[in-house]
Amino acid sequence: MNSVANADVGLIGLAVMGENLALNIADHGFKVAVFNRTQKVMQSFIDRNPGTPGGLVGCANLHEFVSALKRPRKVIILVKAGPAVDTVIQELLQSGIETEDIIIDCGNSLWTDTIRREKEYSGQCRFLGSGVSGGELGARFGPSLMPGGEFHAWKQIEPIWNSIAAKVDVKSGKPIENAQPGNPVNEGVPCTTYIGENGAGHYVKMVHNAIEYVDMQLICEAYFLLKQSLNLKSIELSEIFSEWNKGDLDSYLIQITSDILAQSDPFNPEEFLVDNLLDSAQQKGTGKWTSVNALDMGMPVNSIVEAVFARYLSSLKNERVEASKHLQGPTYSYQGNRNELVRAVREALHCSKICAYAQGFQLMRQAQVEHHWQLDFAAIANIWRGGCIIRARFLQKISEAFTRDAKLVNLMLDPYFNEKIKQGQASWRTVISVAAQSGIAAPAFMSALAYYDGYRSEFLPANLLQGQRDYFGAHTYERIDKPRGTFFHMDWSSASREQITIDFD
Ligand code: 2AM
Repeated sequence: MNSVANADVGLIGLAVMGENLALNIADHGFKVAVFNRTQKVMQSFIDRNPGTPGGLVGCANLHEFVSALKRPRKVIILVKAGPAVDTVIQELLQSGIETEDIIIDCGNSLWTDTIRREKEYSGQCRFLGSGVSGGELGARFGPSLMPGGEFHAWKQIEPIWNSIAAKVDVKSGKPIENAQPGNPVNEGVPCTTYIGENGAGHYVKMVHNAIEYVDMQLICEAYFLLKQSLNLKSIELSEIFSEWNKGDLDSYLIQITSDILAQSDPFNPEEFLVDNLLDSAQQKGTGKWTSVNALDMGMPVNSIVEAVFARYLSSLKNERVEASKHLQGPTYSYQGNRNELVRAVREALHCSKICAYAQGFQLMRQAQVEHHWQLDFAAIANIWRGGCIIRARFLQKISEAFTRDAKLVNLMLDPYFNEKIKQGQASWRTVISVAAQSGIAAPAFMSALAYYDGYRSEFLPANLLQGQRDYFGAHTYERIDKPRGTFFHMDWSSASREQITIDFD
């Protein structure tokens, strides 16, 4: 029983993310009070981790937990997203949490829940929602942290967030990755910044995850295209990804891909593990949430949605096995130069990746209008340079693009990215035609190119579409030779086909 209020921060929920975040905080010299609904989990955590620099205080109940905290109390919640978060907040409010105390939800909560919670608990406590990216290792040694909510509450937790976040080198912008238990990284620029009010932090974290979906899908398509077209072994593919990791594509996801591809199968050491993994993808929902939100806001995030659909399609494994016996593909197989295809796929990956990020940032730009946030896109790209799953050299370039022009409408229009697409697009198109001719599904490559070609088109066939809508539903159309907002309808069924102006005022 601890009766002294000397803990700097409290943490509730000691599953692996919670445990690791608590250890990360304690490694930085903060005293952490911890609580878990199942007591033996808390006790085992305390027993396994004696002598952390800041110290851990195990609490048997929430009253004890609240009493252990210095004022204003700072409580991190890392429980299962959804109703459990509200349950824990309610319990905290009944256990002595006061108006000035700060509750920070670090789980993977839906941003609309965070907006609701901030309103609902206003006056009872100060509520923040912070995205945490980087998985278990990120939480332990430095995640990318995306906090949102009341600015003054953020200022209270900022020193902790700055300490525990991943760090990037001031000059190169590259992650500093040599943290050890008890010996964290302290130098460098922290991968955290105040994102905005209410749900902004969780929103940006959600979009981060959606971009991660596309990044992963694109890498998978690159792998599959090369494997199928060139009949490469896993170890050869591993070497290709390792080589790519030295250039523009340098990123955590490319690096782990190379590592995964080189792994032999523990059950069959002569084989590669990846060749024996079931090709049926699962998901936790952030890609779907992003897609639903994009559909609600009318934003074309083609690659994001396609990456979600690609997972759904993969999960129809039994249907696919059956269909593969009946549905014919082409007989074409690539006969060209190996190195040329490898280079072209790398370009296709790079161009498609630019489109995916362009969509993600375009979506956030729209969301900030709807929610009255003032997102700093250069800062968001900066905090994604380290700690998180999409960390990559590429993000330094995105940050530079938004630093050049904070109001950049679309990332593809930035001179650097525009030039990259210009250089890579012939290869990109070649790769897609190889995929189409060979019958290899490459939905993320293909949809990214369709997005690029659609976005750069002064004219699209929506003129005909508007004609069709007016024909069957009298939905009206605008004309290119009249001011926007002037609507017309053709009386298609009458012999005279008279065009009338519709005034909606
Ligand atoms: P548990 O160990 O008692 O299950 C991830 O599930 C974490 O969230 C675990 O630490 C889990 O506690 C906690 N958790 C899930 N639902 C909870 C609830 N309703 N109240 C408190 N903690 C909860």
